[in-house]
Amino acid sequence: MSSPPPSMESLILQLHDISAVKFGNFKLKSGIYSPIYIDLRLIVSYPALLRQISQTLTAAVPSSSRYDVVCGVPYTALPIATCISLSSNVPMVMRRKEVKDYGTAKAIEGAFEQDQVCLIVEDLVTSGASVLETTAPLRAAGLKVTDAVVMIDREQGGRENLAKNGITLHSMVKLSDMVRILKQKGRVSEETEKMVMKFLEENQKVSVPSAAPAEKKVTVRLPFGERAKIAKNPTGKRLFEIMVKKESNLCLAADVATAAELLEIADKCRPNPGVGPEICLLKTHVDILPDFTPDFGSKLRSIADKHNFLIFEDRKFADIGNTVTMQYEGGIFRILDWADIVNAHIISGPGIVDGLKLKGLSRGRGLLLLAEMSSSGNLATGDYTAAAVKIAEDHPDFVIGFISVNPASWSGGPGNPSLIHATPGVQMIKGGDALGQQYNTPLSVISDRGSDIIIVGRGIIKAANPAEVAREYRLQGWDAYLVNCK
Ligand code: 5BU
Repeated sequence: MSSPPPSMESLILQLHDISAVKFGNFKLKSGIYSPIYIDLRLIVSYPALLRQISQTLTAAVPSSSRYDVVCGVPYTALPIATCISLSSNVPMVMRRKEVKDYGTAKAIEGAFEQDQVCLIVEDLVTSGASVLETTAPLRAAGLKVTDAVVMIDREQGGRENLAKNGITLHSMVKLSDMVRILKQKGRVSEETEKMVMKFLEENQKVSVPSAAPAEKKVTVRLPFGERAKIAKNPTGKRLFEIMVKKESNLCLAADVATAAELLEIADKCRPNPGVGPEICLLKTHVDILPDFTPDFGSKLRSIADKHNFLIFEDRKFADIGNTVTMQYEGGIFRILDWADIVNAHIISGPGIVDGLKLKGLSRGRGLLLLAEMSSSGNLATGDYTAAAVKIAEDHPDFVIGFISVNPASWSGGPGNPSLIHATPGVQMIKGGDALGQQYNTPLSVISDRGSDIIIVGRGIIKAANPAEVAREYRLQGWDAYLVNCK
């Protein structure tokens, strides 16, 4: 190690003086135990130190890395980002950690323009998960994120994880260098130094963790490719295959104002591309389209074939078997003709599946049962959910899976791997709308809650560039799938 600049040495000693660096046995957010713990929240009480840190961080970003705004990862890095903003006269934006009413509140606070470059400021990087969590809504809002600056790099895979996501990490100091300095200055024993070095060596790769509590066990799930082989229904099988081929577990809820707009967003939103290439599934509510014409289905089908996605009409059938056969096949919409997948409540009992199957099975169509819903106070819980699982098991040829919200919490977990779970209520940040919708993040839905497909509506369709944001959701959903899939 080359000898560090004196200011760095003094910074590290000051951090040790204020007990921002502690030695012992500590459980980290990722669940692993560490002989060193760093708590940088304390620095707000030491303005001179905070100023020094901010200046050192600003200098750690090479001048070739240009940025227009800075954003601190909440909460510890917020004061650091503020100091950087003040001293370098670069505006700051803030990411909200939680939004109560996502319909009106913004995920990113502050003034900025599309395509401006945002530098992320963070206190400590382990796996890089927190930086990625902040990057996602920034990118979704139209900012570009290419660099992150961090006080301390724990050297546990964060740099590599961020690089995979197009972010270069600049660090003020690496944890190993920091410990060496503390040893040289007589602040820690040789034994402690060795213990920390051994720990760092043994834990060089902490994968991006799920947002689950540290003690939660991540269940390894069968890859989609394997599940395609055991799926009994041809549409269920195809869906798994498409997911693997496109590396996408993203379903677009295309709740746009008109049929024309729907076809456009699926194929091409001139001058931008459409979301077709990013999705495995496109979900419609055909009865909200004022300009529906009988050729809507065939037009959507040809876009679906072009971009290789399936069509899911979110019809939520709920009547007796005999009635749903007519609702499925007939009327103005003739859903059976163009939708690969439909869904049904089980409130009316298993006869609804028999009715839909009567029409859909010979056409190779698939059915999702509503086992849970995303809206607050809904009644699809407990025994109701269990009844949906039982009905699905009784119809493996036609039922391809469930609309679910937290299948990991079901007794027996997400269950039969030939059945798929699709979850609505997904946005980049947790929150909800004013009418009861509740949102979870792609990582939480797929990795913690055990679902397979994220269903995203307003998070994509209200974006300035839906295809770009859809891409971001696809990458997040797919990364979350890879966390649990070995
Ligand atoms: P959003 O804009 O991402 O909130 O849209 C969610 C979509 O999923 C919307 O089309 C709903 O009708 C649909 N949905 C849902 O939000 N919650 C549910 O439990 C079910 C469907 Br089932």
